[in-house]
Amino acid sequence: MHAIRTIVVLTGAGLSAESGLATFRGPGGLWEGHRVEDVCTPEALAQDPTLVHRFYDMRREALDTVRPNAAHQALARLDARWPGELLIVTQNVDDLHERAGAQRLLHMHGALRSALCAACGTRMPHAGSLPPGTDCPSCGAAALRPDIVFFGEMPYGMDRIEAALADADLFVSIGTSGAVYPAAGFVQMAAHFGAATLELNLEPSSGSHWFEKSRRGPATRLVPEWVE
Ligand code: BJW
Repeated sequence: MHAIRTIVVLTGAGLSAESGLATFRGPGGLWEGHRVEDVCTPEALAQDPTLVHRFYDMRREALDTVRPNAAHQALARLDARWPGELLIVTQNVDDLHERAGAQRLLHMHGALRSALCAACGTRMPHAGSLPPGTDCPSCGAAALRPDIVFFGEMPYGMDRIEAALADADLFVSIGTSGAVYPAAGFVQMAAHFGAATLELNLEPSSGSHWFEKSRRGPATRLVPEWVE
């Protein structure tokens, strides 16, 4: 096997679980009786914008109560020290990677502290609650929505992610169930292009069998062990 120069890391909700943010599909994964698959759709936003905005307002508020954990910090150290190419692709919409200091980071499912204009497509930093009907400062339409990739919408940065996967020597997936595409397919893509693959997760995921190596345990233990 050739030397590792280019690393792609994929992270999911399990990485932030030990910071106190609920995962989607484990215990506590329901929100007021709604499945994430029912709230995070363009149809839900059109039919019940108050419900969807409230869900994201609550999640945005929760960010003030949590801090990056040892796994976010270990990945930020990797980012600071790794001399080769690195891309941390996160499905998480929290800001714990950047608060830990990660820079080579891509939020493929959007970000809680960002708003998106459904009329002109401008993305902008946003703190505090975001009531339905807020005017866009760029085009003036009353169309600001949470900057979140809903089911059926195209995740951000797919060209950059696919290029990084094609170039990767090592693909590492951390704290994700492998239930949601296209992220769930990244391991196959990376392996197809010749990368070594490693999964770090509490439990076996839907795609565990695609990985060459898997380690089971909490991210706050496994990630620092892997990085150091
Ligand atoms: C720990 C731990 C600890 C716990 N330490 N580990 C039929 C077949 C195939 C695909 C489709 C289909 N029908 C529709 C689709 C496509 C659809 C999809 O995949 N649906 C599935 C439900 C089947 N996908 C889409 O629509 C996406 N867009 C799309 O496909 O566009 C077209 C396209 C085509 C071709 C190329 C590119 C694009 C968009 C998906 C948007 C997902 N959005 C959400 C919500 C927004 C973000 C938010 O509100 O926060 O993103 S859904 C939700 O799931 C969220 C997450 O990012 C995502 C993944 O969840 P994650 O992170 O894996 O969390 P969990 O809870 O599932 O798992 C946690 C894991 O951690 C578990 O395994 C635990 O064991 C572990 N864990 N504690 C380590 N301490």
